[in-house]
Amino acid sequence: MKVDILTLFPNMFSSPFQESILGKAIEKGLIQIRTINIRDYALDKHQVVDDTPYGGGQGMVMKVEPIARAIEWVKSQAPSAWTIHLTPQGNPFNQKMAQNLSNRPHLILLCGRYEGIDERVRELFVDEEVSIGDYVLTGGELAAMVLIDAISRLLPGVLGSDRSAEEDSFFQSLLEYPQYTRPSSFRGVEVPEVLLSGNHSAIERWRRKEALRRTSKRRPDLLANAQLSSEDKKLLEEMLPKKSDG
Ligand code: 4HQ
Repeated sequence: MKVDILTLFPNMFSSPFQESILGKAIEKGLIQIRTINIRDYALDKHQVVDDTPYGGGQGMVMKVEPIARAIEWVKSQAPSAWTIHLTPQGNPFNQKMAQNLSNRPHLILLCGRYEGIDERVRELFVDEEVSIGDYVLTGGELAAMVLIDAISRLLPGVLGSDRSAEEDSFFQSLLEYPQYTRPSSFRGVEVPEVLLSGNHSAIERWRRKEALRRTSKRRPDLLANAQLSSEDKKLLEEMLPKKSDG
């Protein structure tokens, strides 16, 4: 997958993509990420990219021409690239969107600053607007990184092959079950005995139950959309609320 990031702050993207899983994926050529400095596409001598809003008001608005030229430059190489603008006005980002976007060969991520971009950019060039949540960032850059991270791990070969897609889908739209590693006892808090038992079907059952417990307690909205088996419903009924799940 190719990703072109349009931003006024390309340096923000240097270290996050060099580390760990994403760094490896880039090394392997599974993802190709480029940053494009919108300022390089300004036409005037001082490379102005913002201006005061028509109608008055606070702050500055990103000008249409530099962004238009930058997008058109990418599109001249990749006409089918899908252009996403990161904004709190967009569709809330979720795993389903990450899955859909992971099937696209080429994304353009447009990161705004200041009070945002001239509306005509959206009208003329943006295919989709995406929000990473109901809070206000100083710019779209961190939101773009969130999208890239969530999408990249879904690309074939990015995660280890030991990771089971089947298991992922079994637990889809549920919160994760609790994880433990050594030591088995820490400051008097014990790892649940079943996890040390070697009884794989009992372990599987326990994990499913804990995932269901957490989800019903913390995110009942997710449970409403989950596909629950009759076994799941039984597990939900037999469970008493646990204090530690608070
Ligand atoms: N911003 N999800 C301001 C966001 C945001 C979000 C993006 C703030 C762009 C100009 N982006 N600008 N939340 O808060 O995506």
